[in-house]
Amino acid sequence: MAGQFRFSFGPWNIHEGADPFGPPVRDSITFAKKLKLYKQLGFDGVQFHDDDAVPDLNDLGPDQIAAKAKEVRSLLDGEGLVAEFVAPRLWEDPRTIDGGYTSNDPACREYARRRTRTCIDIARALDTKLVVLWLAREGTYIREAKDSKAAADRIVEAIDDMLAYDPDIRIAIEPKPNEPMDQAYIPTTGHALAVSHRTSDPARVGVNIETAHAILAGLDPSDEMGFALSFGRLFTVHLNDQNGLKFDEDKAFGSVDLRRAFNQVRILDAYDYGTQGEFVGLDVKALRTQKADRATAHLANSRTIFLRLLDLARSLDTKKVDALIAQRDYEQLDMLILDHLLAG
Ligand code: XUL
Ligand code: MN
Repeated sequence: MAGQFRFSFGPWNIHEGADPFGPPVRDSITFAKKLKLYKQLGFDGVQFHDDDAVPDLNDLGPDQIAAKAKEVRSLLDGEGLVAEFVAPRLWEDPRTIDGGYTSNDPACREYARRRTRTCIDIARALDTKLVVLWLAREGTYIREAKDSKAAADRIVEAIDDMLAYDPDIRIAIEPKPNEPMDQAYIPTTGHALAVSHRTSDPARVGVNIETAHAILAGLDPSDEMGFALSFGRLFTVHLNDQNGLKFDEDKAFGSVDLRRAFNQVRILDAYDYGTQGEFVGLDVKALRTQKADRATAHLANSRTIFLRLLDLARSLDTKKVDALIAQRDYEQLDMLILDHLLAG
């Protein structure tokens, strides 16, 4: 058995390099120009936030939103690209300051659910059935600010609302333990799948596992992937890397820990990831120091590292691995893996 791999990234992965302490360091590139880079870089899929596809959508009526989404769809067609997913951006509007689905204010909760339905309309117009939910502000800065039991109930209700609104869409929750919140309500794959099992249609609610987010939760990303695969709920991934417990770095895949990256590739390949149409999504940022004319290298490099690690995963001597497992000689298994990575 083997995976089949097509790659995707979002337009936000080609960016101006601003951070909380400094302004942009590279010029903006238009969406149409970014689209032209996808195929050149070896990518077939485009990940969207709702307003990456339809900017300023809160100021537009349904017909204008539909028309803009149609325009984007034909841009994609023109480049031979497909939309992988659309994610509602629920963290910039004043009505989401204290969260969307878990806000204490019913009017804000209603805004979040309405915006999510618009996101689903955009997904349909872009011909994808996948919606990613990164629950950015669904959490607290101080525990007493919200009721954590009510928050879990409200997240389930919001997802049920989505499932009822469109019987075909599938939802991939992207867990992240912190940032921007001090504590998020859905920090891990386990939390996301527990939520899934409380919804009206668990088969349509899975996860998007991001390497960096799993690391920030103190977990191993390949084990998180294995867990989701066991439930048949790994709908997509956000591969990148993360150097320890600090802000979400979104570094190039494999750039911090090659062995950790190898194990992610290995589990995806072992369980036929991609054969149901899943993409290998990247969520990687160029370093702020990168000059504009080389500010897509992180994308091409991440894809190259994935493919090189795939070769290594496939050339690993599984007979030797099995024999060492049978002998419970994990020291030698450790050495076998290190030797293999060094030889590659
Ligand atoms: C945030 C993050 C987002 C989501 C999409 O940490 O990873 O870019 O992937 O909303
Ligand atoms: Mn992500």
